[in-house]
Amino acid sequence: LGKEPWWKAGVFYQVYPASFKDSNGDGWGDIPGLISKLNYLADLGVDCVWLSPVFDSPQQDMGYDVRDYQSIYAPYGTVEDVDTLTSECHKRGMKLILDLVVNHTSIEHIWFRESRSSRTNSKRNWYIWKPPRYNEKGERIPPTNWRGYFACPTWTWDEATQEYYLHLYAPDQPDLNWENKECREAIYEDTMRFWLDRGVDGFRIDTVNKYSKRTEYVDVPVTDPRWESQPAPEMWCNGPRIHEFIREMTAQALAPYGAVSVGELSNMAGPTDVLPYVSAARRELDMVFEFSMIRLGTGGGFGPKYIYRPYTLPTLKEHVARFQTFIEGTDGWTTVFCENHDNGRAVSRFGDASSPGLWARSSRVLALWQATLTGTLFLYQGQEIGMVNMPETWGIEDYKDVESRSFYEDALQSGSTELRDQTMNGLRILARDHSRIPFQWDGNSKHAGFSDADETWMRVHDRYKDINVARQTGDPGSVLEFWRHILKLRKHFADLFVYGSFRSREDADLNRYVYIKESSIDIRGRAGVKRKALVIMNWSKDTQSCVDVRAALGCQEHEVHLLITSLDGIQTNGVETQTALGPWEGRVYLNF
Ligand code: TEU
Repeated sequence: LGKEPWWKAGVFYQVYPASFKDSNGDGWGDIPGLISKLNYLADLGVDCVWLSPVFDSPQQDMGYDVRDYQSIYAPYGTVEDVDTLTSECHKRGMKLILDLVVNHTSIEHIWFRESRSSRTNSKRNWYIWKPPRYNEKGERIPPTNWRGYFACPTWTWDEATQEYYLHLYAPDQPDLNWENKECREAIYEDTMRFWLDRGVDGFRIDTVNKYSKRTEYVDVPVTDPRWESQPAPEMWCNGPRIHEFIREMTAQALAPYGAVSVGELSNMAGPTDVLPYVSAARRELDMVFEFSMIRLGTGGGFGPKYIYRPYTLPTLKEHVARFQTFIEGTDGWTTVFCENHDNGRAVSRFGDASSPGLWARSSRVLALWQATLTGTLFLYQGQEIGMVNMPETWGIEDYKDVESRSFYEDALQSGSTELRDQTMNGLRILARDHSRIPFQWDGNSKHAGFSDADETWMRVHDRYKDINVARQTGDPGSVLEFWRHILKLRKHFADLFVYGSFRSREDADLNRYVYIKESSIDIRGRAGVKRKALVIMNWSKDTQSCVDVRAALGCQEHEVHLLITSLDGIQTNGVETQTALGPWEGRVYLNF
């Protein structure tokens, strides 16, 4: 294990800068604010900070619409502030990665302004322009019938040059044309090397499997006319040249710096499609995020994303198991995460956030789950204190995200109150807004200690007096202290938790979640006997029976050791192999 790269056992922590810490009282988080909280992150056990986009941007999609890759959006600070952030991270033994958004730019980026200035401009082909089609009535229609991610068509008409441009996301986010070599070289030079030369340690790479579009621009079948559902992502995900592009990007702008990369992969069919992206021999990406588990509950496809679809624990387990085991016997690697800035809060989705007692218990079980899974662990800001979804009483005006707004607007336009109510219900569980509200630092100051502005850019959660860092710090039963403790255990037993093999146990029980981790290391003095851990969790408010721990671990009673129970926070209470599991209790047993 000594030879493994740092990022495998490292704990990554995603900062959503607008909502982390505001240092200058404008109601919007900033880089100096983040710097002032680096000690907090270091104490938590974080090894690498992933900072969501801070580049200059009109903020139509919270910075995932970049206007200038080489300057910083003024409310966040300056390029020098990023330099300071890098060195302050390094001083504490932490790394820093930035968010690389190069599938598209903002409509205000100079490249696009040039591209749209005339059909003969030298940057015309840096974006994807197509002539219109005409229907039988002679009306102008877009080149294809594709629907994009934000409940709108993927084409916008440009009056001046009489062509459509492609955008998978909002009309303000035109897609770059990766087929154009000059454009690719500008990406490597102006966005990647620019920041690596300044000392950042790598990138989280946005929408990494969407750079190579299919070459034929043709209509896709509409599978459900009610929603205009269609398999359009097949036209732009994992396209014909995607692996060539990624290898080139890595060779030109990541490998020479030893930079770490984690790519965002969506709309993947299964592990066999994921593996090529992360197989070490192929020299593409170090890691990727695969979304099948985190997408549970979403309507899926296009149109009905926010029509909530209930699912059961066995389905969740299946997704987890698939992406725990697909790397076995390969040179690939996997990641572990259950939150990010594009999804609802884990405790509200997978745990029990509504009753105060079960909120803390289920938050700790989720921590125990994440910390015992194989791969690189990513935490999202606020997950470590069990932050929850926005209150159900909040209305659509409290949702700021372009995607939430578009889907809601789409539902309104349909004229169906049923669709409107279903969409609102889905948003209450799944919206990207839930993870974007201000971070809760304490229960006494204005705006939970996030900002001393009169007004913050998003509303502060009603429960901030209960759920905040100050209240949990030093309380051994708290979610935060549980995370701190279990991250230490994860590193101490990295052979089991980070690198171990994963075996799920057949369990018909809808509320119990059991798996075994096995290390490649022998138990001391017992050649051939591997170190093992049994993880058992009760994902419900009712008591659940335990399994036969000895049998599961294949050892004698005196060899079983209870490493941790989530029940009383960090307290461990000796060997109790048969006791039933209390509501939302999780345990880890070891075979030595
Ligand atoms: O998201 C890409 C993506 O495809 C989805 O995960 C996205 O969250 C959307 O909800 C799909 O319905 C990335 C960023 O993480 C996201 O915040 C951006 O909005 C998007 O790219 C566009 O840059």
